[in-house]
Amino acid sequence: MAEVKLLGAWASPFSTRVEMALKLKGVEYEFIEEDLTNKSPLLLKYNPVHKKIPVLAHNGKPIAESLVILEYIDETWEGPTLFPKDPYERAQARFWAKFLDEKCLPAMWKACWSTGEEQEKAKEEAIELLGFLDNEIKGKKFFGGDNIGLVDIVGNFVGYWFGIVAELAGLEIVTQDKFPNFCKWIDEYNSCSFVKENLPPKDKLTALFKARFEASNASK
Ligand SMILES: N[C@@H](CCC(=O)N[C@@H](CS)C(=O)NCC(=O)O)C(=O)O
Repeated sequence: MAEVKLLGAWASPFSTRVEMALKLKGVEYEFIEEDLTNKSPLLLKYNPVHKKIPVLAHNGKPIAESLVILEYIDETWEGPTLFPKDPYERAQARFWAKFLDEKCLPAMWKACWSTGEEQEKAKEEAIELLGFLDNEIKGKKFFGGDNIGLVDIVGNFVGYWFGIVAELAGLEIVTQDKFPNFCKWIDEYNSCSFVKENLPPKDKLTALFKARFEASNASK
């Protein structure tokens, strides 16, 4: 039987998206929780370039970078597909996944953790980016259509983590009046039983990030 190991961290949206893909496909795997303050020799061996989780090891062969891992999972195992079949739709899914990682995530993270002018600029950028997402999801249940697909899973951060961290930061950015379609997707996605079962518990994430905010404020 194939040996599948996932080096990850429970609170990481990147790690969670890989776990969701494996579960969606019904792949059995061993989860190895990494201490990111003291990275294991195995992580450094498997991902010497970025030294980051998640890393998927399939029969001892490592694959790093969550978007690359998701594509590998989709191509390797049978079951519900993450990527659309049609080449144009596939390209669109890749586009939005890249947009979420390269544009939304940095701006939203910065909006939560910065202050003053830097924060104002990041908030403005986040609002502009959310407008694109709101438009893209309009009239659809999920980004993938009727079923959860790549973009929904990659959207974990904006749909779940960002809400928790933004609340702790005292920000109100994703509002019903500004982004009604995106808010509808958040409700739809987060209330799916499969999603609920696989996202880290809200109270645990809240406690973790609250402690990080307190530590960051204390060091200012
Ligand atoms: N682009 C990477 C990002 C992964 C990432 O940022 N992982 C974080 C945890 S959430 C990490 O391992 N950080 C350790 C470090 O930066 O040293 C992916 O999609 O897999």
